[in-house]
Amino acid sequence: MAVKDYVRQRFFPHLWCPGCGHGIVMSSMIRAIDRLGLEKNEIVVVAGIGCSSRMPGYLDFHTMHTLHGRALAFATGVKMGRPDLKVIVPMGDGDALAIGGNHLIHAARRNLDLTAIIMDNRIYGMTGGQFSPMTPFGEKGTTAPFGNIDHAFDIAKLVKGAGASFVARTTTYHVQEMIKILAKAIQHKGFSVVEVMSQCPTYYGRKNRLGSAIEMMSQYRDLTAPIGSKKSRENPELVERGIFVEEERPEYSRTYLDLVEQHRISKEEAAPGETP
Ligand SMILES: Cc1ncc(C[n+]2csc(CCOP(=O)(O)OP(=O)(O)O)c2C)c(N)n1
Ligand code: SF4
Repeated sequence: MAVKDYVRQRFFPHLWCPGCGHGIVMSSMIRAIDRLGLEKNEIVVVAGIGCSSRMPGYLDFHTMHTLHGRALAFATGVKMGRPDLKVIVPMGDGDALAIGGNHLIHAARRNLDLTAIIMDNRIYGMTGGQFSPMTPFGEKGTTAPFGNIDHAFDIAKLVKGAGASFVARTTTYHVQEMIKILAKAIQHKGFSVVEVMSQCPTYYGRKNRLGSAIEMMSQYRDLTAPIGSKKSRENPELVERGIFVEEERPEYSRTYLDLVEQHRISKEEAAPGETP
């Protein structure tokens, strides 16, 4: 199918600024789903609030637009109720790591089969460019006019430490790589996290004088390198891209269903008043 067959054209034009990276992430997600041959009815997209979290409005799957920072909690409910469905959670770095940080680490620890796509634009886009847990030290936001004095998380290390069984990073410049990684993440049985470096030219780019959207994407090309590559070994300052973790671990909804099955009592075994 064509990309347009997966979107709700009645809600266009979308709210993203010209040059925003989030649309590139949405089309890459669609291409990954199309490549996997999944039916629209098999997919649930659950998001919180933010420019990135606006995605479910535009996607023609089962969708939920919920509360800022709480997308993973809603997604957990969906997956536990319908473990047969693929649940994808698009998030901003603020949504995932500030207000939603607690949900993120616990979802990783449980290894519930969800795919979290964290669009890291290093800022709160929707509310006007406040600094986020991904704004690097010294960089500017509207609430850090003289430079941020907090240090940023390393998303991949954080979720790996918390137990995520699939962890990857890519950028909006590397679209083919992003499609492949998203397809693998969606297929993975367990909690998968894909960080996508996604430009916000309107706030982060402008505040930090990074130039146009194209210039910001060129920086993703120049300042990143594949994991373990020669380029990366020669320059440890570069941000690594690729799959950091891909391992099999018991998946939470499966373990839960097995437990229920093991402890199910028959009609004959049930005590008076007990529901079998
Ligand atoms: C409980 C609550 N707190 C704060 C807000 C305001 N708010 C909406 S989106 C947002 C941050 C958006 O940033 P991010 O998640 O990084 O996504 P982006 O817009 O950059 O894609 C905030 C603080 C809210 N909607 N709800
Ligand atoms: S404010 Fe930034 S993140 Fe939001 S739509 Fe505009 S460019 Fe994208």
